[in-house]
Amino acid sequence: MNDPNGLIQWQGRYHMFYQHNPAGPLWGTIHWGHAVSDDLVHWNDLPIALSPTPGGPDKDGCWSGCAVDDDGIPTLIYTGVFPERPCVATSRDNLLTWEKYAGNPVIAGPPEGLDVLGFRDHCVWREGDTWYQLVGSGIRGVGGTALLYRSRDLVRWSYVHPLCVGDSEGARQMWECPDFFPLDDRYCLLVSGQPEFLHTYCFLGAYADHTFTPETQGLTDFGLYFYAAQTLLDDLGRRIVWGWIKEGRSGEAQQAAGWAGVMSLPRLLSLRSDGLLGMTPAPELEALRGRHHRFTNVHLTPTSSDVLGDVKGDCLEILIVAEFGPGGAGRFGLKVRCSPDGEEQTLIIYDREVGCLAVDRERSSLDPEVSRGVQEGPLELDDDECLRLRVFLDRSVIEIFANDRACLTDRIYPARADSLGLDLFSHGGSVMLNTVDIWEMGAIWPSSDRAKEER
Ligand code: DQQ
Repeated sequence: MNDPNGLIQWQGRYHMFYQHNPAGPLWGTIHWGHAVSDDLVHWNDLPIALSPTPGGPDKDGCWSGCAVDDDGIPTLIYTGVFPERPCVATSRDNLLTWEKYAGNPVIAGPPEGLDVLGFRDHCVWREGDTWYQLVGSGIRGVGGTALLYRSRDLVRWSYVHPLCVGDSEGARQMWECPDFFPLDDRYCLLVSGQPEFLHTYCFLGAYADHTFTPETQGLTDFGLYFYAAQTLLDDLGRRIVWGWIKEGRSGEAQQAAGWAGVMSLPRLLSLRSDGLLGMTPAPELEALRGRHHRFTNVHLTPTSSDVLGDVKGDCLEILIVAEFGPGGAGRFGLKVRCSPDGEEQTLIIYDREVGCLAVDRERSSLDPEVSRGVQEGPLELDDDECLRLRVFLDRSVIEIFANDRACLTDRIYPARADSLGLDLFSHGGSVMLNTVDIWEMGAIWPSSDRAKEER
């Protein structure tokens, strides 16, 4: 699987569609997979929602898009390939099966006179009685863009103009997967950059006269694995984002595993008072908390060892609240997936001197083929601010949330079965760990499916 698509809450249930190749764990013959959840945490698989139609505008694949509620009619807007063209499908049976619009594609091609790089991926919303659509694109030699269209009926569209245009930086010549929505008193535009293919970028700014003026821009996640993110607005008014967490292992390893690609945890977005994008894991995830281990008031020094005893695992939620006094540690961190002899280990680091959050995968795996390296991003703490480090470890996936504003998603592939250990460290001084909470995490699958998956 790859991108999340068509995220929508329908009759109270959360529906997630996603890019999917039923033929194997590699990208190709793209269909829309479908899963449903009542609580954002436990998911059930549903039958494939969209398949390419031989001879149709989506004969080579049903690429990314969105879902809207057209006065009670669930409607998907997706990209048929090749060439890349917007297509529409509707459902009469509560999103289970989909009928493609006979007049597909609904836009004949990119606007005339514009030399574009790509014309795919869709974000659709309503203003009064008019629908608006963004199509991800790029203007050759200028920069990534999201092209704005409008329509009264979702099938006849007229071009307005680019919602905004990025810079010509090589990494983001084309914007994939645009998502645009209000966030508090600003608007937020999420896009994923091509040919870079590494990050989902976030622009926050003002929207007036159908033009978006970004005021800030940044990464949604400092890792290299949170891509093609898409959001939904739920009936509690929460803006929830998921990203596709890509692989960091070879195509052969993915084939051998029999699967590839995973969806991130649901994250709630907010606009913080400092103007930054806030991101926190959905509170519903607490339903997965199982056996609990708690340590309080741990004075961690550079010579402390074995602070967490024999607590270990590869499906854990870890929450640490740490205080750095004056002259305290310059670097503090958590080691996960450690082999008993330390041959394999992954470091999650808060570097107080530099003001950054990092993951060091240099020793994550004995397998020379998997990706390694250090990923990092800025995290400055106020003088009296504690570090609140929340880490979700789910076998090869690490999702880190620090102080509700810095996220880092990573993939690790320890080769040793005994790489399950945890440890804490401080360098250049001590840290007071007010609390360290560790929960063993439950599965998101209903038990029968889980059993099947494990077979
Ligand atoms: N994935 C889809 C495209 C999109 C890309 C194809 C982003 O629609 O641009 O699977 O990962």
